[in-house]
Amino acid sequence: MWLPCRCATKYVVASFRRGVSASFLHVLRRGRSSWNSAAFMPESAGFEGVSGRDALHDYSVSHGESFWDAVARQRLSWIRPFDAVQDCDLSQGRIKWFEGGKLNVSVNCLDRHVHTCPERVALIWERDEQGSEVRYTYRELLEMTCRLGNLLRRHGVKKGDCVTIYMPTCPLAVASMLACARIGAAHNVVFAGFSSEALAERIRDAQSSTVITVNQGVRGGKITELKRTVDAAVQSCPTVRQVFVAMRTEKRVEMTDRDFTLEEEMLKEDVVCEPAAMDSEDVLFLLYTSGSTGKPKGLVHTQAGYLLYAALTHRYVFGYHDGDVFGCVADIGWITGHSYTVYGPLANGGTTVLFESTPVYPDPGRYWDMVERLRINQFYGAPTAIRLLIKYGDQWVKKYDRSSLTTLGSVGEPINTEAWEWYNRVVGEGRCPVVDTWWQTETGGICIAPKPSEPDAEIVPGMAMRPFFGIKPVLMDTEGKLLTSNNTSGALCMALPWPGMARTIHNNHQRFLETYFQPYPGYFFTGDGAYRSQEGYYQITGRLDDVINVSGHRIGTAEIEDVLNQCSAVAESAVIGYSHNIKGQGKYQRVYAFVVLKKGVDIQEADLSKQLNSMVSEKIAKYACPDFIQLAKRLPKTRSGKIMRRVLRKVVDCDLDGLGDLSTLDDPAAVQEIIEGHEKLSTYLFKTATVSQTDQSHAQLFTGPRRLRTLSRDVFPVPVFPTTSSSIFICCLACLTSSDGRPKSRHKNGIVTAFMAILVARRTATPMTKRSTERNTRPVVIGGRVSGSEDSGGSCSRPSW
Ligand code: 6R9
Repeated sequence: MWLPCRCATKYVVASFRRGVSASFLHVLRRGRSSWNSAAFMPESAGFEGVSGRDALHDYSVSHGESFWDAVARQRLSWIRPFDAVQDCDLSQGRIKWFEGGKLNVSVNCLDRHVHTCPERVALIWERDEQGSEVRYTYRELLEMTCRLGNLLRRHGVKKGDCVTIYMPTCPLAVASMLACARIGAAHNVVFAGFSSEALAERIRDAQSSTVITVNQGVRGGKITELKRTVDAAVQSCPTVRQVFVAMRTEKRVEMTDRDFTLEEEMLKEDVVCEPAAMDSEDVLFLLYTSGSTGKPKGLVHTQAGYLLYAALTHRYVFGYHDGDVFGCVADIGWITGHSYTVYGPLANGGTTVLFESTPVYPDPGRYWDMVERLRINQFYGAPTAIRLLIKYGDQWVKKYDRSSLTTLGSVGEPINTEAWEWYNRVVGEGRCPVVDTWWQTETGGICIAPKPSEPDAEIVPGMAMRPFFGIKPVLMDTEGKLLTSNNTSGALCMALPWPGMARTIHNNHQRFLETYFQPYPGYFFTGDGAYRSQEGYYQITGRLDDVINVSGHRIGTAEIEDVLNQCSAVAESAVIGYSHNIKGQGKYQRVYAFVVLKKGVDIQEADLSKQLNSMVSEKIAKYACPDFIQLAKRLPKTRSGKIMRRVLRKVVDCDLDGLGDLSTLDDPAAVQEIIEGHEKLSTYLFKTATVSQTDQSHAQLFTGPRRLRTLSRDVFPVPVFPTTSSSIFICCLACLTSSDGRPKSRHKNGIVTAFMAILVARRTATPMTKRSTERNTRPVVIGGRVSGSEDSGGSCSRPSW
């Protein structure tokens, strides 16, 4: 692997921190006493009437042209300035920013910082082998990028071509991305854990003639034969002419005529590479995200708008200041790695950590050891990892010095209350704001997050809260009408375009239009549901296809999971609704929960079921209690940690042929275990079923193709609570018999039931639910089913709730 001529010393970092950041610290200190928008964002000095963060946000939305014009001129280096800020029409799905402008993204990420501070550390490569980090300065990263750019050019890669990068998170992968940007080629980074078929599909769709990979990957102490995977993939990719292989380990691998050793070839190249002058709207990269059916979508991002948005959000959401060390632990094969490991931090001249390992290698203290060693200031990770680490206990965190931390970020899934509080209290010692950042591959960068905000503005646990500059979220009802009031839930859409949004789906613009722009004409449809609180804050309630309709009540699976996860025995859970028809009652949904227990927990099913039911009925309502609980060792997740609920739904529906695109699945064994557990449950229910209506629904569980033999202790049904409608019926009866409206003693029972029913009915009528923390309310989601994916994106239809 390409190493810097000399490892960057701690001295360089320290001197940089002292010298360069002094003026920023001054601004920061001033900013803390009274918020000064010009100090906060220099451009805002030119925005009339702006005197605070809220006013700045209002301005960015009401005067979008002027806001983005100023910010783009100030923060990007242009070869030729742009003529028009935007030419967008959401009703047509037309998105164009900064047309007429020419720039080079690699120049913006490298050269301009090399001019001012060449020895500043750009990358800290946290290699899988703990304690063996390597630092690369901006000068070194530019040299690497230039050699690579020249190499690609010499091998015939031209402006407009697409290079597939199949590498773990490492400096050469970053340099490969930037080298593509330098010569005007697009890149297509494929997560290095994907199978050869998944890789082949993405290479073919992107029509790449060049692939860059490594001989072997090293992650969590395990070796993966990445070159061998590429060899298998390119068998079915006739477009591939050449494969460059970097040496991550010493192991020699078989090379064919098509293969070149990357480092050897780079040595032949010059360290100066002429940057291509790119149009603002030329393609910067494709990034594939899975769909529940059919092919994965290659979302397309372009040059100027994407870079500007990644840079601006990186600086303001995380409060990034020059000299800080930014630790985003996402893999570069995910959009989070693109925007917040590579482009955002480098465009801001920051120091960014490349994390090659896993949260539990060699032990569950890995993240916090790294925080201490690298003096990380902002740490950005996924709720799934946080939930995993909670299982191992606080001692793994407390062992390390985390005093460098200033901000903690979360991304990828709703962060449940327990995880949020642990992150805040244990990791951040209660002094670091936790920013729950909502965004998608499609949005390019963070759209909703608690920061930036006025210095002492509240942060509500588990809520993304505030739209970023230029972002105008709206909620839609089932008819496609705008919901204008607060304290309401609906489909989350965006009313204004912003520079970071994806421009199309590669080779399928029609799918792009149908998925994101046709469901709500004039708006960008995210596929997610959200709740807007009384105060106007947003809380993401999950994919709209993860909404369950139980006995007429709509509820987000995340809401039930949040409560289940608060049980001390539970490590994590996934809830789905399964539907069936009951004669004369039409379609009907039940709650099915998959539960993973914490390590070493020994609990009887009956006790667990009792605990979970009482928690759900207390914090939400009885109707939301799981009808079935299936214990699982783990949940099927994507490589980026998202629970694949659609796979769970298919298993429960016994539709194993319809599992859809599994290329993003992290560990196929998890699905097999789930199928087996479900078969056991089906068998048990078959044995115990009676002819009652409830059991008719159970009976449907075993109508699928597979049957099982024995009952084990890891699956069990739980008592079904009476429905809300019967309570309401008793309520009406009770009220009728009370002529003066006051309770009569002989109707006491009825009145108590009536009271209960009113509570439940109120719960149904309002989107607020009881929560453990008073401030942290979560809605009942209104929603319906769209066939979207757990990764992102939805279908072309409006949710039919
Ligand atoms: C960045 C990323 C996008 C989908 C998105 C949503 C879910 C992401 C979230 C969140 C709740 C958050 N999601 N962040 N849900 N709270 N803070 O994850 O991109 O892989 O495209 O996934 O992830 O459902 O629509 P991507």
